[in-house]
Amino acid sequence: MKLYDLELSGNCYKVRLLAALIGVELDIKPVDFLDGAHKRSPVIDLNPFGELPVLVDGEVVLRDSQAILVYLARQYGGHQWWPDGAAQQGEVMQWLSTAANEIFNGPNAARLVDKFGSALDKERALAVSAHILPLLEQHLQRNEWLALDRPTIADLAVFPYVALGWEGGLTLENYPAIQDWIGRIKQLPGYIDMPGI
Ligand SMILES: N[C@@H](CCC(=O)N[C@@H](CS)C(=O)NCC(=O)O)C(=O)O
Repeated sequence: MKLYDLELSGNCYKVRLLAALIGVELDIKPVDFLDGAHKRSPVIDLNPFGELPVLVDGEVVLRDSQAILVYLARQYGGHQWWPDGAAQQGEVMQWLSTAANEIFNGPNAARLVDKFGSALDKERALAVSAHILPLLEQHLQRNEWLALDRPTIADLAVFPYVALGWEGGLTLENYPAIQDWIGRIKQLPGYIDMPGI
């Protein structure tokens, strides 16, 4: 299966990471992001939003890293990574939404400004980060994993931009439970890293 990919993207990395953890082989198609290749054919034909990652598995074409995590986990990972029960799915889903909202607009946005010169509001990104990181810390002081007392795609969705936050001027110095959680993720069998993590 093909992954249209950007090595420095945390959203692409979370897909590569799950694939590695569940033993799915990806045919990585690097996209020349700086040249705007994600806004041209073939990527724009697969994802009219013009964003990476994009996964193509036979007839299945998916955009959005959270959606791709759900698909890969459900199709190839068994119930460990994406549970079967409604309440359990809801518990994981809470964190997928957090990844797409607070983490995307907080640590990810701060990094985009500092590392890639994006014209985003850095103050807002820091304010969103200052809201979500203590909540994450409190949750992880009481729980080893974000959902279901085990590693799931909830952890993989939230982890990359939290771990990359230092590239946006954030520090995890005051968040020991987050640091320990990152350490646990790095110990998972099959774990792979990305530049900056
Ligand atoms: N919700 C999407 C966001 C994807 C996203 O923003 N991707 C970035 C790279 S990390 C991108 O392609 N940006 C291009 C653009 O916004 O024009 C996801 O989780 O995959």
